[in-house]
Amino acid sequence: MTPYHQSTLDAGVTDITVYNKMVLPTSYGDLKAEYDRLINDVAIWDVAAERQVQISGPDAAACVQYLTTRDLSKQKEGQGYYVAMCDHEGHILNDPVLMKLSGGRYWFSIADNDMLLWCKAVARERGYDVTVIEPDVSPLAVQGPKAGDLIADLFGEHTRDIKFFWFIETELDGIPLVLCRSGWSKQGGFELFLQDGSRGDELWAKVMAAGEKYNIGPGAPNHVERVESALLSWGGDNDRDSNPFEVGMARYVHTDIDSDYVGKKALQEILDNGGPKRLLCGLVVDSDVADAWPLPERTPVRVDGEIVGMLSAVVHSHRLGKTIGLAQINRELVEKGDQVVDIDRRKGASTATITAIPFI
Ligand code: THG
Repeated sequence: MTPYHQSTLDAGVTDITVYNKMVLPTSYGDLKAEYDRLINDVAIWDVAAERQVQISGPDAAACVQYLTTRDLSKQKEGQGYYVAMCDHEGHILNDPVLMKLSGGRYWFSIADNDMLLWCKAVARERGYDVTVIEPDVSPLAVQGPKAGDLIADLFGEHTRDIKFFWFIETELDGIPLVLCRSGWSKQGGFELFLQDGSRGDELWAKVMAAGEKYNIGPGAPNHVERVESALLSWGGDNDRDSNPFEVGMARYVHTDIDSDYVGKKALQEILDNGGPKRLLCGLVVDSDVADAWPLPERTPVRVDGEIVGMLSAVVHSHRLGKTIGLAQINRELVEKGDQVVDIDRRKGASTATITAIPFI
C-alpha cells in the first residue's frame, strides 16, 4: 500500500501494477482521457513506488559517487541529477534521480530494482562511514502544462523559478515535503516527496482541491506519452546485460573523472573496444492496431529472418497518428538510419522503420 492508497480507491482506480514491491496505480479506467489530461491540463499520480534510498553520514558524497557513473563533483545542494548505477560488469542496475539534500543527505529515487540492498552492501564492503536506509518518503506527481500554475497557487509564486530537477525542502499546511520540478513525463510538472506517510490522503485532497480549476484528475505514468518522449523504463527497455550506452544514457557516463566507481573499468573497456553493440532507438510501425501486439513481452526485431534487436514497447500515438515503438537494435543498423526491419506479431509480421528518439 502507499500513503495515497485510499485516495486512489476513492478516485476509482481500475488497474495497478507492482513496482519496487509496491502498488503503482496504472489507470482509472479511461486511458485516452488520462492521456488528454496529461497533455492539455494536469494530472495527479500516486508514484510512491518510486522509493528512496537515503545515504547520509561523513562519507555520503564519496559513497554516492562510488555508486554512480556520472560526475557528481558539480552537483549542488537542492539539485537532482538523472544518473546510472551499474554493476562491476557495467550492466545498468538502475536509472534513478539522485537528489542532494541539506545536511549532507542524498536520495536515490529508484526504478524497479532492490537498490537498498546493493547500496548497503557496497557501502559496508568499501568501509564508508554512512547510514543507508529507506526514509519515510512517498512521491506524488503533478504533471501537465497547468501543473506550474497549480503549484504556484499552493506553494507561492517563487516556485515558478525552480529549475528542472531542482527542489526545495518545504511544507504545505504543516505537511513536510520536498518539492521538485521533475516527473516521468515531458509535459512539465512537479513531484511532491511527502515526508510523513500518515498524511498522504490529506496531501492528495489539498492538491485535488487546488487543481479543480485546472481540470485536474487522477492518472498514472503514461505509457503512450513516455514512448513519444522516449523516457527510459528500466527493466522494460533493457536486458539484464545492457550497459548505459545501450539505453541512451551515454551522456551520464564519465570515465575520465578521478573518482573510481562501480563499473568504471568495464565501461572504459567498452569504449576502448569500439563502443556499444546496440542502441536504443525508435520504430515507426506499419500497422495501426497497437492493441494487437503481444506486449509487454519483448518482441524480436529481424532483418532477413535474423534477430537484430528487441522491441520493448509499442503504442498508438494520438498526437502523431502513428504506431510507434522503442527498441534496442544493433548499432550499425541504427547508425545507417531509416532502415526497414520486420517485427514478429501473434499473427504474421509487420514492417517498421528505425527512427531517432524522442518522437516528440
Ligand atoms: N521520478 C522520481 N523517481 C523515479 C522516476 C521519476 N524513479 C523511477 C524512474 N522514474 C527512474 N527513471 C527515470 C527516467 C527518466 C527520467 C527520470 C527518471 C527523466 N529523464 C529526462 C529525460 O530523459 O529527458 C531528464 C534527464 C536529464 O536530466 O537529462 O526525467 O520520474 N522521483
